[in-house]
Amino acid sequence: MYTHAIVRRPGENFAEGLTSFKGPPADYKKALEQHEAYCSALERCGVEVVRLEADLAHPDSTFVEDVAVLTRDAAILTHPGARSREGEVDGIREPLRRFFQTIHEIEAPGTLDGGDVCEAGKHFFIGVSRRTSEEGAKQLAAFLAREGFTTSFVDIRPMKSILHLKSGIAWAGDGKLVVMEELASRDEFRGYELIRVARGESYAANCVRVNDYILIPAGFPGIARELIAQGFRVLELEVSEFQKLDGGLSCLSLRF
Ligand code: CIR
Repeated sequence: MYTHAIVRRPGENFAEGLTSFKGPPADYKKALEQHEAYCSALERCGVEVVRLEADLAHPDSTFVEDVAVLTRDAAILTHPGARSREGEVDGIREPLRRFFQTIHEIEAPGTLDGGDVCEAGKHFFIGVSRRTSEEGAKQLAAFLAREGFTTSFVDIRPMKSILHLKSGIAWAGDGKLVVMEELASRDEFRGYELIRVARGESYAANCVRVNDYILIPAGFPGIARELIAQGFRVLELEVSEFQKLDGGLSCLSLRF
């Protein structure tokens, strides 16, 4: 069970973050409303939400998941793969010290974004991506081994459709993985029960299980129906403004 979630309020300049999105820019007011609704949903899941102030020096800093990987007993500070995001790590160190005695840190030349790290019980999948290097993935694997976890790497570098591993998979608990079609036949996920997300709904593969609920983006009726049919309690949330910055539900919080 998670007891806490750390979030960071989007700053006024959040629409200046990195993105591959070609459409109209994100709307700040709408983003704040969506962020607030996200925090309320987390509270409904039974966690205490720790709200950090906006960090205007780093427009992407609301995607707080990318700067740390958390286990029950330890926090691992990452080394984000995008230059403009490197400094975000300094802003999460102190808040994490309040909760974790053991803090490890990924060191250069390794790079790692938390969005590439999918916890699945006692195992972690680590995506090697345009943001996470093999060196960064190896450093994380070594820290996680010390904390008692196994790891495996999933190379997503050839894929153009996703930024991070968790843009395409999510751990739903009890041996179940939510997986986008493009990743569903990968050997790495054999032995898990896969909940497949249809091609037109791929964005919804970035969902997040929080205690008794699973949070999914609004507007993806196929996967919503499937999860409900499987007995999950589903909360649908509007995250359109974060999608415009290549972000999604999981990236907006660090849960522990
Ligand atoms: C970035 O490109 O780094 C941000 N605009 C989006 C990060 C999304 N994070 C995530 O999927 N874990």
